[in-house]
Amino acid sequence: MLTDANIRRAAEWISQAKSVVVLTGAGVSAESGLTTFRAPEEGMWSKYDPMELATIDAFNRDPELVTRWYHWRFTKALDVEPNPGHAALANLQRWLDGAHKRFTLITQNVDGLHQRAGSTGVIEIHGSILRWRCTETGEEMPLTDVSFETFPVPSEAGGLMRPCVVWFGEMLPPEAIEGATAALSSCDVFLSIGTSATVYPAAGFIEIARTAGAKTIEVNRDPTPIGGGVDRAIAGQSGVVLPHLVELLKQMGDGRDELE
Ligand code: BJW
Repeated sequence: MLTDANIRRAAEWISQAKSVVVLTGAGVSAESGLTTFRAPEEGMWSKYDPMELATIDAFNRDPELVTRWYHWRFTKALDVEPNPGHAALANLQRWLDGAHKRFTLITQNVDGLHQRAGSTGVIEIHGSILRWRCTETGEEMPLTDVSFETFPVPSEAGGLMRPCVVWFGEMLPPEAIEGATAALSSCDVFLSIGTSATVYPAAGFIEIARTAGAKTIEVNRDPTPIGGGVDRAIAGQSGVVLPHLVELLKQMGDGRDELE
């Protein structure tokens, strides 16, 4: 059941804001059919050990296993379609652009679904599964140029190809962190959507926004560690809540001509 008062209040804050930052996580892609990481029953980490798959040590130890897992993940990512939650965020960006407000979409997702839904300037803080790079030279290539005839995939320079994702213990792309921090430090409204808010530094973004004086909103299907501390917690599926939120904004004035 949608908590309409919370969604309405969130829409009012967004309509009054000069700068909005959204942080998304795996939950936003769940309704497209991609598995999240930490759900007790269906999450990937309930079946696989992240330390055996999402670290450079795991890759060095068993590059075949890790390459097969990421190959399966990117095949899935290409097979699915953006869902109404992705579309609503692209629509929100158009609405805010039309109202001359700043909008920054920061995603932890590596699946490219926000871009396929029409979002632009997306900050991918955990990289992308759609690009792979050589372990020797760092040269990146889109996945269409990577031949998966063998697992692991050898690179021309004598190394291996690995996905351009950020594994545990690895630094996030500096330009992504800089862009995210700049936007968070000057936003009026911060939304955390479909993330368990457990992986740093992303889990700390809410504090940067709060310190900047932003109203904080969470949209999540389940309780999270930050849910009790946000200004408005909206319980529900992002593919249901976000279109409803954007529909309310449509009724509120500025920027509405930009909505489809
Ligand atoms: C719905 C829904 C629906 C479902 N609608 N909702 C400070 C303190 C403690 C530890 C650290 C710290 N700083 C750094 C660390 C270490 C580490 C870390 O955070 N560990 C924690 C586990 C404690 N961080 C790092 O290592 C990071 N690097 C770093 O900080 O470098 C500097 C440094 C290095 C060394 C030491 C110290 C500092 C890198 C983190 C990289 C994370 N990588 C992964 C894999 C990426 C590639 C891949 O995709 O395979 O990123 S792990 C995985 O978790 C993935 C995700 O992006 C990330 C976050 O997960 P997310 O998106 O929140 O998914 P879930 O499944 O957890 O949650 C989904 C949510 O959706 C749930 O709440 C559902 O209820 C909800 N949901 N359906 C709405 N329809």
